[in-house]
Amino acid sequence: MLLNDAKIATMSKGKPYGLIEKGAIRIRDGRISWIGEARNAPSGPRDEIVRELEGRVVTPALIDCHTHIVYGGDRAREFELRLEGATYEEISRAGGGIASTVSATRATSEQALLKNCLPRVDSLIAEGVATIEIKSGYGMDIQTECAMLRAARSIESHRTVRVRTSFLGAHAIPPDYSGREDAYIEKICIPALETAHAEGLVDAVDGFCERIAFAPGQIARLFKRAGELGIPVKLHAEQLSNLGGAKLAARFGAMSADHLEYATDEDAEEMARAGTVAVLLPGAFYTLRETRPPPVEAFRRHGVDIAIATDCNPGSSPLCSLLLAMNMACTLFRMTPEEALAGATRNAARALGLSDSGRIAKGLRADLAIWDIDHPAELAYRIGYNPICERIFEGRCDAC
Ligand code: DI6
Ligand code: FE
Repeated sequence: MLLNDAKIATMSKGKPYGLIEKGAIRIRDGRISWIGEARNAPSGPRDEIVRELEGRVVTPALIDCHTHIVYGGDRAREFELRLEGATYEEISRAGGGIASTVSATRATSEQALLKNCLPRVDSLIAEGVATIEIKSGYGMDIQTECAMLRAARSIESHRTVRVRTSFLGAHAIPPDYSGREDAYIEKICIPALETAHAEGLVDAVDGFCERIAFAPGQIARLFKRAGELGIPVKLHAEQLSNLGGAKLAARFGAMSADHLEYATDEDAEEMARAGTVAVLLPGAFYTLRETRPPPVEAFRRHGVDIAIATDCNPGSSPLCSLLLAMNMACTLFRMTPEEALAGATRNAARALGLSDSGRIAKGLRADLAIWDIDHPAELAYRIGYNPICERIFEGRCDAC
């Protein structure tokens, strides 16, 4: 198939958006076999399907690189409590927050976990998302952690989307282990990781390094085991306070450190050295009415790649729109529309260790989004508007 007469945001580095004003893309066997100026396109086979895009914008399909989209129940009541003045930390300490989703998730069957998340997944797919990272972390026992990961993986049998799973057993302290965090890591979290890994369910290991969750030493213990198993790591770090999570992530060569509102210039420096991507989550910042934005300028200065994701979860970020996350990244964090798009494509791929996606280049997967807009900056500009024309997943259009 040849996509002809397109404005292509290749997202390759060098010029803004890696833009080709009047370009063409040839797709063969699910991959990009040629990309360049339309006038230079070599002629293809006689029976080749040629699609005239009439100047529409083509970008890499979007990648949501940080979600907790699989869970039981909801937290609308907690939303009300927060509006009445309770803070996220207070609710968490009173046994609400993540712990309440754990109870609800344990009480939900694997089939129902899948069924409940599909409308949220559909909302992302409708915006041109082709890859979604999904974390466990609402089970916190071996059985439910594995059920969450299996439900996440099974999305691929029900929707044309690629799923990457992260084991987040170190997400919160279950009530029966309160005050015994080390024991939880040794007796539940690491055995759960080993079981999930033996079942082939884990692409990465994640943790929540925070006062209301786990200390750096406990996360280090988990990361060490992940390293022995050959699994890459990432970390929720410096979301509500600075505990040294970003430096710890860098020390373990993490693919990403996520949230980072309280990260410092020094953290950015360490992350740059390690090649750790900064994943920013403006949906959580907005929902929790945070006032301290992450140090975007330090990330730029030190050359840390920045990704943007929804953090879709029932508590701190009930957000099912990556386009809105991009808009928020610009308005709340002062990122540019180009940085926001790179954050949902090229850098999101890096945060997941995917070298075959997130850009439009020869040999990469043909996961593309075609948009009814004149310029790629429009993607982050409008609020509550979805200009998708079509999504192409591994060379196949959703509509044809
Ligand atoms: N940070 C977050 O923003 C989510 N998890 C985490 O470690 C919140 C999850 C939740 O509130 O249910
Ligand atoms: Fe998160």
